[in-house]
Amino acid sequence: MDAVGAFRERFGGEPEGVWSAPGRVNLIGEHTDYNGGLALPIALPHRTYAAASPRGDRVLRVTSVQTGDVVEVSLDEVGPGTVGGWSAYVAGVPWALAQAGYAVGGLDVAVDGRVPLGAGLSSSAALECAVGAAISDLNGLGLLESDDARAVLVSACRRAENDIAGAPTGGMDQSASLLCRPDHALLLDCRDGATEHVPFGIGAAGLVLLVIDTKAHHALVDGQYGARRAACESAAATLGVETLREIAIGDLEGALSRLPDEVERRRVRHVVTEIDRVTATVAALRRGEYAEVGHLFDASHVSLRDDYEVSCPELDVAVAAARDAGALGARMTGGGFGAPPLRSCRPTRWRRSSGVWNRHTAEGGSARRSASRSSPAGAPTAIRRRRDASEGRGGGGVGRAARLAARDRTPGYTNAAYRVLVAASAQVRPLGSAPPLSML
Ligand code: GAF
Repeated sequence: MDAVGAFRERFGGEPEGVWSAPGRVNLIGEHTDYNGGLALPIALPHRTYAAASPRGDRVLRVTSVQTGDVVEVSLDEVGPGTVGGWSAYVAGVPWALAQAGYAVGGLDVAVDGRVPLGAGLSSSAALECAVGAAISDLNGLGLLESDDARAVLVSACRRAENDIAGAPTGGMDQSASLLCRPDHALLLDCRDGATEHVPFGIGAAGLVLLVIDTKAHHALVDGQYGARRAACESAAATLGVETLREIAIGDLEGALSRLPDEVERRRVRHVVTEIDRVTATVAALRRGEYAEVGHLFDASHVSLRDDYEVSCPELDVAVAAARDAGALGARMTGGGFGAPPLRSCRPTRWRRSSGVWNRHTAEGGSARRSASRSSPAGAPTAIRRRRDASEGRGGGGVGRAARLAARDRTPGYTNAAYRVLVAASAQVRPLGSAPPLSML
């Protein structure tokens, strides 16, 4: 079943349209966003779809393909602490838009989350942004029409996550979901919201970027994420700066010497060096020096593991295995506490035989690729209107064939104990639209 099927089954009738938004992989710049720092995410081909219709009242009804339940709430009753579970990420969006002064009416929405849940790939932001895109169009808010308008939606989706879902996250994920462009990483300056699209064409250098899902579940609402954030804010207060972004790399040692708390010293060291690594990674990407990018990935992982303490044994093992297998570099990506690692390496196919993953050098994915490329921009017959959050920036227009390809691939997420997939490569274009993953 997909989002449209769930809509028909649970609400009856046809949705007014289907909107979608992608998950993301952060190349580097982890736990920097809430410190006013830099991050460098790319959009994933994996998306969350929202089939929705407006209602004539103030009721929000939400269902999902994955859970099967229907949650009904009055928009007038949504507020911090009033909605629990996954539907808080949905209900928070109209609430946040209303808080920002937009007139938002009730709606029925059925979601189909194709971004792996709890895997550090921003399934929650993809959900918020897909719903936000639907609400914007259904209410004529125009929040997808320009990057400035999208910034408003980014901020509403972040508020939904912070205030209604209770995850004190920093906004990188929503920015990635709504602002990333195909074949580019998004250099995001979280101090002033400035963005720059950095060409990310590693395929031309014969490289692929793999995302390995360790299946070690992570959550951002269990207090650990908030504790890291609080430590950074405390250190910033001690140092007399608004955010840790104000600490230049050259001033790091001096700043550390003024911090009495050993844990805070390590947290600050991670944040300041990680921001510097983002700048260095962008420069290395621009020069095509991918071995250097790999070294920066490695350094980022060590910093996240030892100074920020957000890695876990599964991640460390996967990162070490990737390096042993010839990766140029490897690191955990996302919030941590069990999120998947990221590695950059020569293109390789992996197959499982006798319970062991083996590398093969055969080419793969061409059939899926052509299916994606030939996929029509039009909608399935049941859908009258269809819109992707990346529409208008060269990455939109996920067609039916692409959507079916995504569905075909989904069982891979549940069967393998250890999954390797190609997140981005020369063969995978455009990023952020069709789902071109070679799921092996
Ligand atoms: C999670 C959060 F949602 C982001 O805001 C960011 O802090 C990230 O962890 C770590 O870089 O994805």
